[in-house]
Amino acid sequence: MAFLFILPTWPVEVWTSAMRKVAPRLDVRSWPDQMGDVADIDYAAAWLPPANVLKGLPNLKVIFSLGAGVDAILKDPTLPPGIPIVRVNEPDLTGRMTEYIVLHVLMHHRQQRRLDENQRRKVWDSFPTHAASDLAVGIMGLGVMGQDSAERLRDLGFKVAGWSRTRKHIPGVHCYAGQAEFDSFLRRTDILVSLLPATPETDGIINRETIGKLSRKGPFGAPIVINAGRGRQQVAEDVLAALDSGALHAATLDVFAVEPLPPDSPLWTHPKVTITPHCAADSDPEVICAYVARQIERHQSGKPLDNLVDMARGY
Ligand code: NDP
Ligand code: OXD
Repeated sequence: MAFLFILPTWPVEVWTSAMRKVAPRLDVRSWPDQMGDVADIDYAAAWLPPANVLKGLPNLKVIFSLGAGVDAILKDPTLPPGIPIVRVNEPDLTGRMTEYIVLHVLMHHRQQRRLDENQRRKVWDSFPTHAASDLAVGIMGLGVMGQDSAERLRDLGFKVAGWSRTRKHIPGVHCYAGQAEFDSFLRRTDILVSLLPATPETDGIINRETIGKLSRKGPFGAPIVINAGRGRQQVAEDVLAALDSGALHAATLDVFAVEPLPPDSPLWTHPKVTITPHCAADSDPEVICAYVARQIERHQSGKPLDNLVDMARGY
């Protein structure tokens, strides 16, 4: 029984040594140079696997996504059918995402970029601020990540709502569900956060029409967008046009349709855009390897796997 990492864009040696540390008895291999006999490989963990690599493992039993999102695996056109895919659901990853969402909601709420600019210009401008309860935050995606962020923002006093495919019940959070309730959710939202997975239904969801439906009653007179879900969800031209016309007050973007964000993207230099390099929630190799090793142990002892991807839903 062997375990294979397929990580063309990540430092694979960091991951192999983390896995050997947390699971010393596991036969850990890596694509492309340390595959050994591919017939030995029962388990593979991947991020952006090249076509035909997973397909070339004849005895593969489980695929692990090394992130919470699985689009990096599902985009493999040669993905072998019928093999269960397990995604990451780890408090460490969730906590990091919550930090990011809380940080950026607070950054906009407390106008930190304006204060930074004032400091740069040596301007002492103690402008009036408003209360958290003046701002309505709306989170698209009330899964593992969205629920945790919603609860923390609620505890800070923001008016928090969330939107998901199926109805959720979170104390103190107004939960909207399904397409029929999307517009009502948007209409009450001053800061729109995306923690949605990439699926055909969520592609392009942050577009001109969506932005046009957001609340303009908040303290900034125009809404704010924070996208830490996936880059395909934002229509970059629509976001830029809305920022230029004043239909959008500001945006924080962690994810992009093309990553790394190309140097000539106008998003880099737009004064109302805060860019981060897909680092909202970083996967810590030892924590994630321990999670994968626990799942392998479960599988080996005949127990069901946790956090399986539903292939029909695509997340
Ligand atoms: P979950 O699968 O736990 O949650 C996904 C949520 O999105 C669910 O509430 C789901 O609804 C909702 N959803 C999916 N499709 C739709 C739709 N068409 N309409 C309305 N709601 C929908 O995922 P996580 O919370 O663990 O992660 C969310 C995403 O965050 C990941 O897929 C990934 O893309 C992104 N991510 C980004 C990171 C970064 O560093 N930027 C790091 C980690 C994750 P329902 O509950 O009804 O199924
Ligand atoms: C993830 C990610 O999905 O890192 O975990 O984006």
